[in-house]
Amino acid sequence: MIILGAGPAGLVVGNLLRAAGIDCVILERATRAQIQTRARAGFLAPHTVRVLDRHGLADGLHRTGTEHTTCEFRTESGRFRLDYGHLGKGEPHTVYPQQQLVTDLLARYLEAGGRIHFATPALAVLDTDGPRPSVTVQGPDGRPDRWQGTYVAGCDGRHGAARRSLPHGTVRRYHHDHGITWLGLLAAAPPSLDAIGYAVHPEGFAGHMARTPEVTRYYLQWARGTPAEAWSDDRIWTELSLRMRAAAYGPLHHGPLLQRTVIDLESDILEPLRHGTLLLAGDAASLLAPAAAKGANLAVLEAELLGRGLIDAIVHGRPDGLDAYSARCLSHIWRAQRFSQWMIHLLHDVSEVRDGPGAPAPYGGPLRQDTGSRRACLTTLRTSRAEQDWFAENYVGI
Ligand code: RFL
Repeated sequence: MIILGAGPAGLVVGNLLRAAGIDCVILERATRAQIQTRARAGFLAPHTVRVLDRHGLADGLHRTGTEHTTCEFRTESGRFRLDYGHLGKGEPHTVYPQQQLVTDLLARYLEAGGRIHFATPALAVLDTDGPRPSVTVQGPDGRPDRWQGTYVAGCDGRHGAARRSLPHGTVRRYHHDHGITWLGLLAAAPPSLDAIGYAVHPEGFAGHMARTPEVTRYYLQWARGTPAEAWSDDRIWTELSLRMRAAAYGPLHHGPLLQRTVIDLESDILEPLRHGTLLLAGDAASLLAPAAAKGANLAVLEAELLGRGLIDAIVHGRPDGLDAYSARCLSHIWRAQRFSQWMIHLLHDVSEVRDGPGAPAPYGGPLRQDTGSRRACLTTLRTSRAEQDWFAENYVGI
């Protein structure tokens, strides 16, 4: 059994298979140090925590993860808070940095006797129509190599070999460019408010998300095509303070910017998630824009379904779990995509941004329909308990 990629998806699949005594190998393009320091997600849904608990993989997050229940919207007409942990189904997020989760999952996988090859990018997945699929790789010494197994779990992200190896015409690809770009920032500074902050501002969106007591993630809506380094740290802090309305609601804690990533908000979903003996999970199956923080959560959900399906097929000879795998995942993926799209609409004036770089400054001219409709969404969210319950359920749910 071959797993491509040691992100949350691949490592959860690997842990489930090892717990069932199945021999497997993970082939990972990056080094161990790289995967253990790659800062990305932080907000884990209750379902994700339940999955990790069920398989004894949640010790670390229970030790140092923190519960999070509130978000704050800062808009043209003031600010309001939603205590989403007590709305809807009354469930909180757990804040636990993805690189720590990956470190925990890797440690457990190795303890359980799992094999992994770092610095070994998969080049192609072959023979997926038959019972012995194989994977060609470039070994750490640069030499090509080939692995063969019963199944291949493609957990190697959007640009990995699994997606590339799907035979032409066997899957449909749904791609959507939301027309928005973010600059993702990681600051060595404590969180500035005790809530997730979403600021809707004429200069563009800004976001604030706690990671640890010493590190905070910020997002700035960013002109498409502009390099991440185009602005100095000082200019970024000035812009964050402006959009977060720090003058009215309190200053931001400044600190060195540890990471800058330009993120074009896109979604890219494949259907189905299986071709013969190749099965996709996580970002390899569906990439959602990070606006609703669903990617790592979907990856864990899919990995559990895939792990269980593989165990049933390999150990018990029952293929039904794998047969149902794609449809079960896709129903979650499309619901997450719908909510993610709604969040993007809530937080940005999409029609204005679509005019592209060089277009006349939108705020001098007449406002488009999107602006009114976005304001109506925010007002409904602020005033309607039914809308707040819907939001809370979808915000923490997958
Ligand atoms: P990963 O984590 O990308 O892991 C894939 C692994 O595959 C390796 N790989 C290969 N290995 C072998 N051969 C090849 N050819 C390979 N090509 C790639 C890579 O090195 C890597 O180790 O995918 P996975 O496991 O599917 O997990 C998905 C999540 O990482 C992703 O969806 C989230 O990080 C998205 N996301 C968030 N999700 C949440 O649920 N909550 C959040 O708060 C959240 N915040 C974020 C995010 C993503 C962000 N970025 C990357 C835009 C914040 C940011 C900034």
